Amino acid sequence: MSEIPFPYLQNGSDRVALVEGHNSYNYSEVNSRINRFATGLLGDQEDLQEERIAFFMPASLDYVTTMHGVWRAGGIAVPLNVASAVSELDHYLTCASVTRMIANAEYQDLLRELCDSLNIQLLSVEDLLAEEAGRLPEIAAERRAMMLFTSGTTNKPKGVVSTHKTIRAQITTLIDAWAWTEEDVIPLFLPLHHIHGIINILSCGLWAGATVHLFAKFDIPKICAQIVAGTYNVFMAVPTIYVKLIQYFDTIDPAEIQTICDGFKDMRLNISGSAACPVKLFNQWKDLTGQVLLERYGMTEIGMGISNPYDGEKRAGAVGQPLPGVECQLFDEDDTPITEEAIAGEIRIKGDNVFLEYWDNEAATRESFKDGWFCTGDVAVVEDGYYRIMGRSSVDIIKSGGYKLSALEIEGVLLTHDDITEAAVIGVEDDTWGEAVTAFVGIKDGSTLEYDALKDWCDGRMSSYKIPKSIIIVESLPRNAMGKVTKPALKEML
Ligand code: MLC
Ligand code: AMP
Repeated sequence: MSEIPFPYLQNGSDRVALVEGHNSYNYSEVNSRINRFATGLLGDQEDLQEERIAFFMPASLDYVTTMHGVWRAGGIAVPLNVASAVSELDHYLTCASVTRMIANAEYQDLLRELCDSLNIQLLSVEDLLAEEAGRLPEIAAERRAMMLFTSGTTNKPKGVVSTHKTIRAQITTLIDAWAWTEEDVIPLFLPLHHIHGIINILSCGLWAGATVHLFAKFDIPKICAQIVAGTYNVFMAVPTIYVKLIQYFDTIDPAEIQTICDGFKDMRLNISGSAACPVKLFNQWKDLTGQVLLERYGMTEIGMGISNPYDGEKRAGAVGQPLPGVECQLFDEDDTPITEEAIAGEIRIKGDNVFLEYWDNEAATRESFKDGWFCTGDVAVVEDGYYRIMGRSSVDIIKSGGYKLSALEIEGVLLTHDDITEAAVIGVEDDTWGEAVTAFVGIKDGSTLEYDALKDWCDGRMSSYKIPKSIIIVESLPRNAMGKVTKPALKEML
């Protein structure tokens, strides 16, 4: 029926594809619902011709229907963060020139005014489900398929555009590397506007014909109950989630901890990624559950690039070797490839897994590639055949709980506060979040600024996870001769 270039989803099977609360849906049901939705989206058009269709919904059957429906109808899927502030949404929708927004009834009130002001049609999945599936367009693998917003060293997030070919490369590499099969059952509680949830869990699961349990959020007691029941054999999360599970164990009785740890022990695979997994956490998890975490390295622009081996030594503090099909090379500051071990350099990547472009931003796309290599901005070293991530070349990028945040974007919002005269944001090492957003601000003479009041003020102006965890008032920010804030000096002040 579908003319999509790849089997993103097993067809026609009565195996369970998705579990959402008490409901489960088999592959046949999900497929036919996607085709009816794609038909409704098309209306009397033959092909959406890369129309940008945004959607605002947590992990659910509706989410899967929308993502795949947009793909099958020839559109570009733009999944949005359901925790976004309205000003952030305004940027995403405007940047992508979105024309239709799909959201469930519970979110429509929140979105109506913004959609009206941007002339975007606001619809639900139900509104678009055709009675019967019709003819769907044939789609070339090189066509644009998805746009994800990522923060960077510029103020506003950029739209990372992947083609069907990119997505296929990102999925199939992991299907082989991590030995996915249709017997796998995996929980999905990560946000679905980032590749960790979208590609590594949801798309790999559906491509393999496995079962994906959908959770609208990281609900520890609910997920642990399933782990105790032995429901899952694969678990993928950011380091903060493993930290939070260990913190949760401090609040329950030892017998219960043991049953949860036994559930993890029986799994075939536990993966950590999206941020550095501290060796201490790696060891704690091994002591508690017997699981040796497989750490891997990835990025929105490239999917997964480097991974510890599925069969073989999974090394603490290292991310392993380049995945099959991914070309990876370290470069020094003069753009010379580094050929020896133990010399640090920037990770650059080539391969079908690499994104096409930053949407409507030719300059940023051009600047992020050198001689055909995508420059990640991450610095690594190879030791005994294993890559180890040393840090990032930019101090303006912060990784908090697996989210990549732009210090400049947060500073930009803080500077709109009436009492703030100057602001500099950095990430400070933190046991729970990896890095905690910390703001240094100068304030107007005679004014005061309490943390709680500033947090309330930030609420609604930025996603809650971007709000600084602490604020330090300074007389003046340290600056170099050019007047630029010297962020390393701020770290030293702490
Ligand atoms: C939540 N909070 C955070 C936060 N997440 N603060 C800082 N950083 C974060 N990441 C804050 C909220 O603002 C709130 O603050 C409080 O914590 C409770 O919110 P919550 O939503 O109930 O928290 P919780 O469910 O525990 O969320 C933690 C989390 C979440 C780890 C589950 O952050 C998360 O899902 N992170 C994963 C993001 C991800 O998927 N990244 C992958 C990007 S792709 P208050 O003060 O209001 O109480 C990528 C490529 C690759 O990186 O390699 O994979
Ligand atoms: P994002 O842009 O949200 O996709 O985040 C990608 C960034 O996350 C990378 O550029 C790295 O800085 C970081 N990252 C991902 N995986 C790891 C890891 N295992 N160790 C350290 N950093 C990581």
